[in-house]
Amino acid sequence: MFTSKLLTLVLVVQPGRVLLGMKKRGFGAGKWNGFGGKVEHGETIEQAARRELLEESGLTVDTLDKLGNIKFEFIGETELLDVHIFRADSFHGEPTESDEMRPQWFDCDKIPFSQMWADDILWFPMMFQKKKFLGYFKFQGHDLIVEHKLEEVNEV
Ligand code: 8OG
Repeated sequence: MFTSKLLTLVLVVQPGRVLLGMKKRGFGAGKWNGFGGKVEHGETIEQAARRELLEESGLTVDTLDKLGNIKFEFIGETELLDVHIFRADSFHGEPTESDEMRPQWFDCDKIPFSQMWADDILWFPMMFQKKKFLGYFKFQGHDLIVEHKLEEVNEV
């Protein structure tokens, strides 16, 4: 039996660049990523996305666009990660380092994919084009994708 854990991920995008954070500890440590984390009891997925963005980057946003949903399976583990992905095109505040993340802007043609989750290189182009997508990735360990599906959809 599989259980699943709800997670959020927010990409803050400006013309020609995207804000990523170096994850300093915990799951995905050492990788550049958007900002996000677990949905807590009593909050909606979008509320969780805003809370995690603020906690990890110091930023607030007016509008979050729902862009994607990807489910991750790790061989040998019974918990699926159900990650809801949002994009924000404007923000308030200054990117600020937190205990968990060190934020840095990257030009859209210099995304550090070799230091990111292996699936990101497949869906970032859709994210940049504001295309909506659904995905499923099966990992062996944290670096090898052994199976995947990724499709563009009209609604997430
Ligand atoms: O709370 P915690 O930091 O453990 O949450 C994990 C974060 O990592 C959450 O924002 C979702 C995100 N995440 C995964 N898998 C992947 C992935 O394959 N690619 C990207 N870009 N983010 C991921 O859990």
